[in-house]
Amino acid sequence: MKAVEANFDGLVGPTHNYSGLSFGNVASAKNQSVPSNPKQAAKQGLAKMKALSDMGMVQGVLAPQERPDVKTLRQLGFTGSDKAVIEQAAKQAPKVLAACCSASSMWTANAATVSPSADTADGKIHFTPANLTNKFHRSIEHEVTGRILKATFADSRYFVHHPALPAVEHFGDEGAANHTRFCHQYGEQGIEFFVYGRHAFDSRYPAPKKFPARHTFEACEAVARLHQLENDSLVIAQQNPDVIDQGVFHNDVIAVGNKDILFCHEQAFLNQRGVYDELNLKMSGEFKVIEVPTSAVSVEDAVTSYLFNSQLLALPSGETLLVLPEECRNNPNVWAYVQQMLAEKRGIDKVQIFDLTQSMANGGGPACLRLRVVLNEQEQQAVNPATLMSDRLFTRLNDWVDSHYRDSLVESDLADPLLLEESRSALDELTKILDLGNAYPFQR
Ligand code: SUG
Repeated sequence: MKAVEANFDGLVGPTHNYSGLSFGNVASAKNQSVPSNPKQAAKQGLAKMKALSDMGMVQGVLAPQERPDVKTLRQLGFTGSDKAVIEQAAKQAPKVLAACCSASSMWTANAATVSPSADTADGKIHFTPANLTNKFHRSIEHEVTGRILKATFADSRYFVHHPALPAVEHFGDEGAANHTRFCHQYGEQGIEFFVYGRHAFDSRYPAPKKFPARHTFEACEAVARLHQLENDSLVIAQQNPDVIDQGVFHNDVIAVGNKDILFCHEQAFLNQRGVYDELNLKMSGEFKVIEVPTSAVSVEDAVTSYLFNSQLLALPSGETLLVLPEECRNNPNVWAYVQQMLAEKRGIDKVQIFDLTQSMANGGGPACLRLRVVLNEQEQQAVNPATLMSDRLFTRLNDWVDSHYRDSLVESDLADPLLLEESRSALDELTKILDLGNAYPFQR
């Protein structure tokens, strides 16, 4: 059956800020306390979505979370009115308040793992929201994420929604940031490639020493079971622990794949040759690896430029496009490599650069901002149409951002009770624009 790959990008929420919450994510640590610009962040994201939609790609929007997360703050013992809850948290535990204000759900590559219907035994698309247990500010996303996904992909004839895995480190799951699907045609059975950082139940395997491995082998296996994937169309590989220790906190910081191409750094995986061999064998037919050597692009270059946090897209014309952040053009090694790769015609036909500086400063590039969902024609018809990008939705969301978002936010602003009011009124309007029903705790 004919199918396309749709991208669902996270809309940046009104509380976008830099709080240094992600140990192991170099950009997050570096930009802690730098003032953010939520309005610009949201508009940069919308501009990318619109550009992809204008290229003829199916592009959707996933709503942000309710932040500040008063419900979680109450769970942590803060009481009284919503305003009092925030005031107490700001006074007694400002870092906890910052965590409960993060707009981190914008990186929808971490929203869930998605398996297309061509790969699953019951022929339905399976979604498992990622529990994101390694970081507190992210571990509080999955419930509302699940609700937003259900409101976007509602028809149970086509879509199956699982709850997140048990919320403990043994089953740490970071979603599609560590999941890639290879195939020859989107509508045909593909190979699902899961990448993890460590084994939770077996200490014989290597693990990073400095920074955390957020995703476990056991989580990969559990999601593959839930999604009813066959062993011969499944590859589970370990990330190279040394690169995690250099700031590669997700596999999508060092590798990206699409259709029959894997574009990755030579240090991405443990037993890299073995990984290529297994993928090659299971893909049966054409499978190309574009491997970038350390001599051309160091791991540090990869981490600061986000060369691999690119979107590798099959355009309707048949050409392959690599969507890169501006930071790649600013890094001489990376840019020289990109030029050489294009000249050598290694499988990627062109590149397009986007200004995503607001997201990049928290360690989120083009690929972090999107969740891929392969949809056949019937499934596409069943998607909530209000979430699909169009000229009208683009204008509407830009106007919505203009009327609700601030253009500067620093940590002390998170205690401002007006921010809570502004965010809630913005999100209340958004649920109507995107036809999501009452997705947020404050609406229930
Ligand atoms: O989980 N940053 C996110 C970035 C996620 C990027 N996603 C992918 N690679 N797919 C994270 O580390 C920083 C928040 C702060 O520090 O304010 C943050 O959560």
